[in-house]
Amino acid sequence: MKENQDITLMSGSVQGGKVSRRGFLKGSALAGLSLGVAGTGLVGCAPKQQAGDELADTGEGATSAVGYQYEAETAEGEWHHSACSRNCFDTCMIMSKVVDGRLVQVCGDKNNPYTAGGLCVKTQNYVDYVYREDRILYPMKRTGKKGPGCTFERISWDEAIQTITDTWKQIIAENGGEAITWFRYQGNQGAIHRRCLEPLFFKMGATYHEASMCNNGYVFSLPYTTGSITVMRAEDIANKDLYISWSHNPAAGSLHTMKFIKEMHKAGGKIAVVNPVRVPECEWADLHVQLLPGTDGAFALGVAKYLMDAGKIDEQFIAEWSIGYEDYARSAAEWTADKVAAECAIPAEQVGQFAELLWENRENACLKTGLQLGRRNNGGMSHISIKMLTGLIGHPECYFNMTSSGGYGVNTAANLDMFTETVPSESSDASTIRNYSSPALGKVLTGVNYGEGHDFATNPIRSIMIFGGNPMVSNPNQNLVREGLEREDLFTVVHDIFVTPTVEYADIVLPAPTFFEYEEFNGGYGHNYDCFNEKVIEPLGECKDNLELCNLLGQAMGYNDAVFNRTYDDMRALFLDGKDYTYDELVKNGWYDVAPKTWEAQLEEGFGTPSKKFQFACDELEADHGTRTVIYTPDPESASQAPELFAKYPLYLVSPSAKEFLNGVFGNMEDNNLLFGESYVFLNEADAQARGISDGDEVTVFNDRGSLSRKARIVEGVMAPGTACTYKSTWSTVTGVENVNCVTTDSQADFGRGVAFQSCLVEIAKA
Ligand SMILES: Nc1nc2c(c(=O)[nH]1)N[C@H]1C(S)=C(S)[C@@H](COP(=O)(O)OP(=O)(O)OC[C@H]3O[C@@H](n4cnc5c(=O)[nH]c(N)nc54)[C@H](O)[C@@H]3O)O[C@H]1N2
Ligand SMILES: Nc1nc2c(c(=O)[nH]1)N[C@H]1C(S)=C(S)[C@@H](COP(=O)(O)OP(=O)(O)OC[C@H]3O[C@@H](n4cnc5c(=O)[nH]c(N)nc54)[C@H](O)[C@@H]3O)O[C@H]1N2
Ligand code: SF4
Ligand SMILES: [Mo]
Repeated sequence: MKENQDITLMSGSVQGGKVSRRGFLKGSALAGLSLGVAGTGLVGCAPKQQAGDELADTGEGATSAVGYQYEAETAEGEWHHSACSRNCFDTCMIMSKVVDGRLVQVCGDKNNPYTAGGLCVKTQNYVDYVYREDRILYPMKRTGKKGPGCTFERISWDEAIQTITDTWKQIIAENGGEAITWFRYQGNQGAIHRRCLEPLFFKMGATYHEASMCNNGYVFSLPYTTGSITVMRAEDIANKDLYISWSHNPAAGSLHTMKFIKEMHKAGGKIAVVNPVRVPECEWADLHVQLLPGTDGAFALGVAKYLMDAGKIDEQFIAEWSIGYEDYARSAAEWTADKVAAECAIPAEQVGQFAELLWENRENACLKTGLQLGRRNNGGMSHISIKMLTGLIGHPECYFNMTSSGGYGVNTAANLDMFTETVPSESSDASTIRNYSSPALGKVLTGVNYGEGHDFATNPIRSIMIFGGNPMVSNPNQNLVREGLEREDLFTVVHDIFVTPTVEYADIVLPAPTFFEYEEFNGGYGHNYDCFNEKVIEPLGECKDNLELCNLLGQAMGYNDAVFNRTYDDMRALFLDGKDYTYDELVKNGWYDVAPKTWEAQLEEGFGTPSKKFQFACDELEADHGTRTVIYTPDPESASQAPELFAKYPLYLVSPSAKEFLNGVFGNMEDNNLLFGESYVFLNEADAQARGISDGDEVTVFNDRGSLSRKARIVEGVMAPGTACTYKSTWSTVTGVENVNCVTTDSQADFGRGVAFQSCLVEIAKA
């Protein structure tokens, strides 16, 4: 690829902003400590190292969260406001320094209470990320085979657009728009660029892609239970008496929250963690419920029964503010502590311990659930079972998932409604046209007929455009996705910043800019700020952003609609419509604090459910999911539901976030890979012993869907017996070993057509 790129862009002050050797060594020494304790930060020093002191001490031009030191600390240059557009809870407010049109330094905005001057370990090389030699700078077309070993040659934008639109026009004439589809995921969380290309495909009548891999288990369970509860902000955690972390690991996924958790811990607050993995927060925890993956629903019902039996429930709230309590109580009745203990593989007394902590601290608690919980076959129901507890104690306001959430940010910048005139919202019924949700990508591309409305055999997909997505890293059942992308008769267009493992399958590659190269508005799902991202440098090479690309393609298709002629002025006006601040105010400050509702105001409106009440049970749940209230159904991929499968593959594998990568982003960065270290699979001591596996052994993780080469990592107490963990995100093209999604299932989760990544039985053997 290198010969196609403008070498002059890579010379000169490219070193500016790269971490110095000294700085990097300091960083890796700290990371080494973490690896030494538990490997890539699963336990041990992560809170100390990342969350507290270092973050608090960082500031402009200072050392970063892991002790990096920038070489380009220079008094020259101007500072501008940027916002990290990654799909990350934290959406950091960034200060970017530019000298003579070049980005030379980035650091966290110290004026913002959430970012507080510190970025994360992943982004310490943001300047390098922008100017890396492997940036795609020009449109390219494929010259060899698809996949590893692919070759491309540079073409002009004119040729690229002409080739793409000629092919699409021909396909539409021959097979209709449905023979074309798109795959957009969340690589860019910005309000403008996240979805702005989608109107093009809607206009073409293309097969509709419903993006469902992330938070559907949570979002689609809301309407049955509470609607979104939007009163908590991350900063509030510092003043809580109890913080519950349920299926969440902020030390990796929402780093900036760690300082508030640490603050509350120092002030004597209690912490409870519910997670099959001993995550860093456990160091501070009073209780760690290390249950079997997928058994959360049983544990929550057990806690409910304990509280009901002890009379530790808020009868007034239940009477005035809820419906369906009797159904709920009947469902919980069978979940004795002993039964819970057997299902979850935990000590029975933990049910009561957890329940007592919750009841004692109910006036001032935070129950934070992560999103991983929902990415399994019983995941939506697990979310519901946990939410029910907050109604039982009369404090639904303690429930916290994403800030101001009703999907992505009701009152934050990630405003999906900007495109609803031309694209139906993701939650709407797009069934008038052929559609698929993310997990089905492999089936769609390989021409499977998987049910009514999903016949991809009769009228196969002939072209796909992928943008803001990296399915060869992030999608489940990757071997099937690969089989589809390998099809010689599939015309694939990929728009991305780097040659990801997905780009290797493209017929036409289009160069995308980084967020430093265009204007954007962002809103975090971990904080309550609307953020401004200034265009601080010109796009590198011939990169074109999603908005520009939409206009180019739309016009070349011959469409005259206004949506294919949008300017940044149009986007600003759309975005600012209904906001409490002006553009100038946002630009000047870089962010705007969108205060969440108070609990009183929320109650005045009632709950966002059909009854306006907290719904312990409801008809809608029965109509859609066959039960009026929450029930616990074991995961279909589990010992009790699939005994034959379990006999072959008796380990429950989870694949959560790594702190060094953000989904597939940074998978190509040397320093991130160095900090990440080897691709490990974490095992329980007893499971390892039973298989003759020692720490550091080369092992194979496998099931019927595929296999992974890993190094075994065995650290006492990190994994519960019968469970294993390996991280998402890695690029097989960089690590040389398979990405975890070679073994994950593409079966649909129970709510919102999501993905059951975490419903994954495997066996592990010495290689
Ligand atoms: N096993 C397992 N798999 C998982 C998960 C898991 O927990 N376990 N998590 C799932 C979750 S929660 C998610 S959200 C998905 C994420 O899946 P993806 O959204 O596919 O992941 P990303 O790597 O964040 O982004 C994809 C690509 O978008 C590109 N990109 C960034 N900005 C732009 C832009 O402006 N324009 C264009 N055209 N491209 C851009 C990036 O360079 C990147 O290559 O992965 C899922 N996959
Ligand atoms: N560093 C980093 N940060 C990220 C991301 C990343 O890739 N890297 N991804 C971002 C994205 S797209 C998203 S959606 C969010 C995801 O946010 P989360 O879903 O909160 O993140 P994870 O860390 O993947 O998973 C949280 C925890 O769930 C646990 N877990 C897995 N299965 C179960 C279960 O059955 N029960 C219980 N109780 N726990 C379980 C895992 O052990 C893990 O510690 O994070 C975002 N932040
Ligand atoms: S990846 Fe997340 S934590 Fe890191 S700088 Fe971006 S928003 Fe902040
Ligand atoms: Mo996600």
